[in-house]
Amino acid sequence: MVTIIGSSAALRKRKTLKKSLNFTIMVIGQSGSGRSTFINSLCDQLIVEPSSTVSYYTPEEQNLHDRELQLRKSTVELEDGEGIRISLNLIDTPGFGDCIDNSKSFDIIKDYLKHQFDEILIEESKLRRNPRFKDGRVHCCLYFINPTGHGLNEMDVEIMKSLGELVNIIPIISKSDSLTLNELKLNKNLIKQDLDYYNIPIFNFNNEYFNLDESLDDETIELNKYLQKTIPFSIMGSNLTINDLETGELKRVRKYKWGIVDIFDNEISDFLTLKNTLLITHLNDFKDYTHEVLYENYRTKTLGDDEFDETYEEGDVTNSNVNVNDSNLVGTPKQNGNGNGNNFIAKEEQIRLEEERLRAFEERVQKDLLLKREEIEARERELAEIEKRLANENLED
Ligand SMILES: Nc1nc2c(ncn2[C@@H]2O[C@H](COP(=O)(O)OP(=O)(O)OP(=O)(O)O)[C@@H](O)[C@H]2O)c(=O)[nH]1
Ligand SMILES: [Mg+2]
Repeated sequence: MVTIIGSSAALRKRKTLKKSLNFTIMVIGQSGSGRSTFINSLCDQLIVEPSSTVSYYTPEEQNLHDRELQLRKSTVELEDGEGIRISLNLIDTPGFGDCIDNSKSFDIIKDYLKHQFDEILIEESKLRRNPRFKDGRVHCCLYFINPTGHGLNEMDVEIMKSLGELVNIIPIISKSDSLTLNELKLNKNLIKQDLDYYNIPIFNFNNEYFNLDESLDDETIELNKYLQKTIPFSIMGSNLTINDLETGELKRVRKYKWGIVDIFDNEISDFLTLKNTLLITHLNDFKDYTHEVLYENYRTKTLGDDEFDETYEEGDVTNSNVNVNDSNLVGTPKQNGNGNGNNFIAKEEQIRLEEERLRAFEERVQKDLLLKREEIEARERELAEIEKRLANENLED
């Protein structure tokens, strides 16, 4: 009997572990801010070539004004000591902040984030779901602030403000080794003040949403307070690992003329805290908040749920997820009069409107797709013409 329970538990565990957790991080920062080095340090392997060893741009694109933001995605499979596997998607943003007018870069990122939400909207509306559908939503965006000692600049404020409602933003001071301990402390305070002053919607570890979780223990509450205080995380990255002769362990270090520094040393860098937060302690919180709050708000906005809510008087239940049979329901539809029967009609009407909007939305997407496909086909035809002409010219020569 015991064996059966044991083996079924083991089987269940193996089944859960077989499926890896899908987690997506976007790293935004100006050229040379250390994004690639950070990605390599986080995954403890070479994922992206750092710019000190490779150039992303063609000779023509070396001119700053010709550079356009690119979104480069890499995926790496990570496994922790307990066999939990994470399929970690990392989106790097080379070319960000290189132009005088960066509004185009902002739009590219915003469109990408929205597109991932749209994909879910469409998938959710399908009668038959695609079992191979891949959720591409970005769960966390690390925004790299240059260690200037001046707090935030205009671009930092603008981009974080414009992305805050689409993604969980965590501000980071990169290359923190270029500041002394005092400068770092001052810089952290200046950034905190700016974040408050400009009311920038960054991720809040103390958010009430997390307090709804009844299993939240004192230890987690303390950890959340500590993490909130640590914002902005100050980190240094490195592409160099060495063997520690004393412990025999592999260490990721920065090497200076005067010696070496372990980038995971908690005394001088928040890297280890950030890594644990991202990949262990808060991975699910980032995912849940993305789905239940950010995506849900986007969905409501896109489908225009407000219309239905407006039929209720002020101070009434404004959430469309209201249970119409709930005796505590205080909402009274203005047009439909009192009573559950009428609430039910209103609910049905809302569903009908939602379905209509979704259909219109899907049509729009399909039309866009068709246009894009036509564009590609036209380009392909042009290319075939050019190839044919070149081949003929070669024959004539
Ligand atoms: N001092 C210091 N240098 C760093 C740190 N992280 C990266 N670097 C160096 O800064 C340079 C740029 O680093 P990358 O990781 O390539 O920066 P990036 O943001 O990916 O750069 P692009 O892809 O060119 O936009 C490299 O020479 C790195 O070795 C750091 O924490 N401290
Ligand atoms: Mg890079």
